Amino acid sequence: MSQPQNRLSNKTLPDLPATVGKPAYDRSQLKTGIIHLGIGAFHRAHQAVYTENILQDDPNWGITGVSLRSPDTRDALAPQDYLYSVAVRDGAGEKLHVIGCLTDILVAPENPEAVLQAMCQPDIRIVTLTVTEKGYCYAPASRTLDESNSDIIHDLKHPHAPRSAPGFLVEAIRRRHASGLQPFTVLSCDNLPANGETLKCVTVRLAELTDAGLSSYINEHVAFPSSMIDRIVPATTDQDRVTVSRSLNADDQWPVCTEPFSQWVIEDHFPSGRPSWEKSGATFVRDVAAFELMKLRLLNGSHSTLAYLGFLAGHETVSATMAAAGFKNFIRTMMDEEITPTLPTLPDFDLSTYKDQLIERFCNPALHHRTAQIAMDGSQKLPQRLLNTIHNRLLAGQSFDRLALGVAAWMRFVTGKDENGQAIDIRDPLCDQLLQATVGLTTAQDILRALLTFDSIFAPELAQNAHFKAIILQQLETLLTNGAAKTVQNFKPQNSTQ
Ligand code: CS2
Repeated sequence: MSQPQNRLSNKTLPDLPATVGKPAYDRSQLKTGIIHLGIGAFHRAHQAVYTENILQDDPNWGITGVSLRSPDTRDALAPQDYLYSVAVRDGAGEKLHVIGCLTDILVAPENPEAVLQAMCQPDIRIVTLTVTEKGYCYAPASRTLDESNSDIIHDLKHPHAPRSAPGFLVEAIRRRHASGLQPFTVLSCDNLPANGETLKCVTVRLAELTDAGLSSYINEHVAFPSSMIDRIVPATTDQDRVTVSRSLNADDQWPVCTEPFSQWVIEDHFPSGRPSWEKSGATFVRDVAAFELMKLRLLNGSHSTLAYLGFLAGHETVSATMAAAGFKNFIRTMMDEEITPTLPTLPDFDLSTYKDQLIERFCNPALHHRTAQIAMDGSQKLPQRLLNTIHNRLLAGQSFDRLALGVAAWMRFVTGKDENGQAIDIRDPLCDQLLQATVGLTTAQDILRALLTFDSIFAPELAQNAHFKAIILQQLETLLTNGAAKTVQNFKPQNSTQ
């Protein structure tokens, strides 16, 4: 079957099949109220959808997206008037919605000044971010600004033409303040613990390095609410482009594919105003910390564990990993016995149903979420997903064998060779250093010793703890001897209590 010739656009919108959801408002009346830094698939399948669903009642919240790196998304969506489709998939099939809330996409490296000018428009009341963990330019173990990060060094030299997300925030806030405009609220939507507080800390510190007055202004007057965001959004493939365009009967060069589940819990602190996102299903709370911890540890902690073990066992996707012998049981037991006891209780929240749903979501056969995608940037993810949980268990004198196997699988993965001796394409900001540190090492003892020196990942309380080291070593030895598939299939906890 041939591909449709006509491109998705304002002009072709009325001709789409009746089954496809379309913007329920007049796009020409949209005003831009939000700048979003990091216009990747996740934002377009999550926050953009929540925003889309309130625009009929309140057209003041159109979004201008900013790419901090490549022009790809702009190049794909500009000829489509920034329209794109969201394909919601599960075993039962697919539902398509065309989203119209993007008013523009700017590419920061091409023209940082245009981004700053957009951020300084009086109508902008919120700047949201999905720049992934590494975009925060911080050390995950301490959650403080990494002043040796090359983008931060650049931004300190060239504050008026920044590269990093914190650099854009500092300069835009400075300009708004200088011209008497009220500050925007900064809303982090990344998988970081206390993401608002962490971003505030990084931004305040960056400002402090050049301008103490600006730093205290940010500290006192700019709101950084935290939020917990959740929706599984695998990277779009060429096959997705083809199948979505066929169903749409119009060519969409960058659809996003996702699951039916979606959750957004946000701290309600928006002094400059906000959209009524609660009307499209978001939950506003006073304190998001308990939700954040639950999601980072149960979902993301399990995800990373499945990704490293599944990849090493030769599985391409999360659903294939879940179908392999022993994995489902291993991960559910890790959630129940090792993670759940570390979580604060959430009144009126049914954790058991939440975990049932997680297992079902990981098994979604229609998603094709690649283990290699989740395995990316492990150096930025490990602390909040696995290590902090282990630290809590250690302090409480409780066992953590399964979590330790997850960490050991990451260690095995970053040595750069899979179980058949083939090179692994590691994507991580510390890739070169990790490979360099482990090159030629074959014993678990040596690999462990080399990796524990990475202090942006392993806080000293862990790296110097003999019990922690002994348990990780045990799991790494088993993994090196038996391989991931057998280790999971025959998993017996060693009862690692102190
Ligand atoms: C995943 C997350 O790629 C990853 O590291 O664990 O992107 C995950 O799919 C989302 O956090 C789900 O909300």
